[in-house]
Amino acid sequence: MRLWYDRPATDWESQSLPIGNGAMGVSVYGGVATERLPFNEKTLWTGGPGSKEGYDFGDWATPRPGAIAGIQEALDREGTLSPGEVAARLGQAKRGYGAYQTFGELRLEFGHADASGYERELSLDEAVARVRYDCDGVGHTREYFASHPGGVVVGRLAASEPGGLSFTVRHTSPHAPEITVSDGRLTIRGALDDNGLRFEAQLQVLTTGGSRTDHLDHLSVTGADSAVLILSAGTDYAPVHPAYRGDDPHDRVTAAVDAAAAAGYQALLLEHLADYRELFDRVRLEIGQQEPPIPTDRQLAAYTGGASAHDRALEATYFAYGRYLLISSSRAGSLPANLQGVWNDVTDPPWSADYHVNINLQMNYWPADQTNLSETFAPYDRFVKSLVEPGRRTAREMFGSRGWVVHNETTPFGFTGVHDYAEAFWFPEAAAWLAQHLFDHYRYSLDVTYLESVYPVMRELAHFWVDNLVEREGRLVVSPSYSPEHGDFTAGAAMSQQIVYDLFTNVLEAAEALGDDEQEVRQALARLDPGLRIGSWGQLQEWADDLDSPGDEHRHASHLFGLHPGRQIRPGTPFAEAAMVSLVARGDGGTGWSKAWKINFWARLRDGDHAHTMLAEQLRLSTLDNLWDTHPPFQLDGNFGATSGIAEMLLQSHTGVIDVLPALPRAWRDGSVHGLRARGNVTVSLTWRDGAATEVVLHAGSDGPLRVRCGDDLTVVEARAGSSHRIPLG
Ligand code: FUC
Repeated sequence: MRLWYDRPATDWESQSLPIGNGAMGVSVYGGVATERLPFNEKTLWTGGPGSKEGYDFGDWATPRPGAIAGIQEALDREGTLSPGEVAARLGQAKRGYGAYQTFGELRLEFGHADASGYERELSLDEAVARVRYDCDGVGHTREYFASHPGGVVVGRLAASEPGGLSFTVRHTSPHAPEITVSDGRLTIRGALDDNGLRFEAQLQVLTTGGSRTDHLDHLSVTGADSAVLILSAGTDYAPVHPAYRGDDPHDRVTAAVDAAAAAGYQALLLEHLADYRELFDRVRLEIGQQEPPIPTDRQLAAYTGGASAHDRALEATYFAYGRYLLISSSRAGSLPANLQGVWNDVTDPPWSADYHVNINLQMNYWPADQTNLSETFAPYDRFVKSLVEPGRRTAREMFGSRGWVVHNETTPFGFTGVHDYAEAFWFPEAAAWLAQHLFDHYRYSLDVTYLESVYPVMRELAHFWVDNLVEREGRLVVSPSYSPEHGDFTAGAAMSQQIVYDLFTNVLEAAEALGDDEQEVRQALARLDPGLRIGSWGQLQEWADDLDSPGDEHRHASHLFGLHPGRQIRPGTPFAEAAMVSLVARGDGGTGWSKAWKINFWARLRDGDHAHTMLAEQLRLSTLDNLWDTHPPFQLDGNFGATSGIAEMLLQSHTGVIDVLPALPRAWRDGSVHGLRARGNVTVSLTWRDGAATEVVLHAGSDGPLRVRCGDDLTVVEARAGSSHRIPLG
């Protein structure tokens, strides 16, 4: 399983090949004369405390008593308000928001020209990137991987002839670091101009044969047989409110590079492979794919979305790649995957490469539990919990209420308030949506200790909403309410209501599991407008009033939250029918992540062919040559959303029933999937022929009854922890 190409990358965004260990990422160009290796460390951010612009967490600089009540009254009078009007009264210009930064790049000059037999690849089985070519009768190879256990990125360069390897290596950066060189180690040290965040990277070059020379600001290697590069990087960021600063990174970076240099290349590689494969190998998807003998970019160009074995190969690779990208950009000990995972080559990436929380960060984590990568969830869990403290202040100061809140987007510095971009500044429901995943993580594992750690976070959010819902026509509604990035402000837009419904429902389930009682949440849920209305053309209404236009193809389909990722709208109900009408009207277009969401929607509607159509649209129109999703521009959420969508086509469990092959497309007639996870602490393996399951095996992690639906049959299995259960098929 690999991506491969017969030319070096010339464009970072569409062609470089990403490797990463969660905290660090490198995008490999694989050039012949010059190798470019832009790299990242996920905490290198401008903005936040210490920013030259000043920093206020997005909280109102001065109190605005009655501002929200004023908007509520205006909405009661007028029904709708334009985003501009609301932003003028509730928004505030961004200060010190900052952006994710490139760490610069390593440039290796080989001076090679006229290469033949060129190939570069990214092995998904090994998480190793490779480059090979011949030049002047010498074979050259490069191999790179990012080790999570080692906390380093490692490269090995070799020539087929003794003494055939010569190159120079230097670091370039927009951050004007101080560079020192000694004993084959390049040390790159500095502080960001904007906020003084200290950063350091170290590159150790080790050679076999030949000579290595330290220069003032770079290193050179002459006539070596091979060389090993070891890179580590860090900053003095710490995820701790309110200062967000910790220790200087020097000792950590030095220790990581020293330890890796002492371990040596083979040991590092074996350690990396063991770590990576333990995660990646848990899931195998067979849909009758056959790899075509052409590079990945040509395979993508030739992809039609038909049912050929070559098209299926791209689909299977894309699924595996989503898992690869999550493992590479989200491991314990660092921040979660941002809009670009961990990869960024500039100082001003689109949307700051931040944490948008009106769908994007959540989408990144859809496949985490589903595709058996629950470890990758740890950074998300820590990040969401880190928003509670700044979010409490925002709740208190802006809303005068209990609980905590975060709006449309946030940063590693706890930005929980607002800005003033009218179409995207107001979304206090984001926190409840983030918390949905915390509860869902429990539903997968049934780990009560984990639930105990998230329950207070969820309960506080529920209290925020108990305090902030307003009664209109006998029902509790959110006001002001804004369906993300779409239409006017109203009271009680469908998504607002559905998210609060989801939160309250989850809090009550969690309370029950922990033997707690949340009377005020129960009472509020009983009075809550659930956000489900069927409108004049049979659509699910996006707003409480019937304002939807059948010609509207907006990329967000927020009113279908209850269908996915929520579980409020069940197939076979009138609301599911209405959701389908809305979805058909929205069309099969959209940005990358929007198409990915639609794969999930169609899967939840149990229409496998339409889900497959959306996957095909995403591959044909929203995928770059390196198989990164493009909004455009490049945005990684679509990769994760599509990976989740494929899993949803094969297995669902959100309703509490393990639903086998709920949305299998005709294009995947025969196949198998091994290792998907279902809620209830179960690992599932499935085989199907002619579109029907032929084998279903559940590996139970806990004792208790499991309900399994396969076609029209519902089976109840009394599962025993540690046992495998084969489901009888009719
Ligand atoms: C949301 C989307 C945009 C974009 C941005 C990063 O605001 O509506 O399309 O994906 O996030």
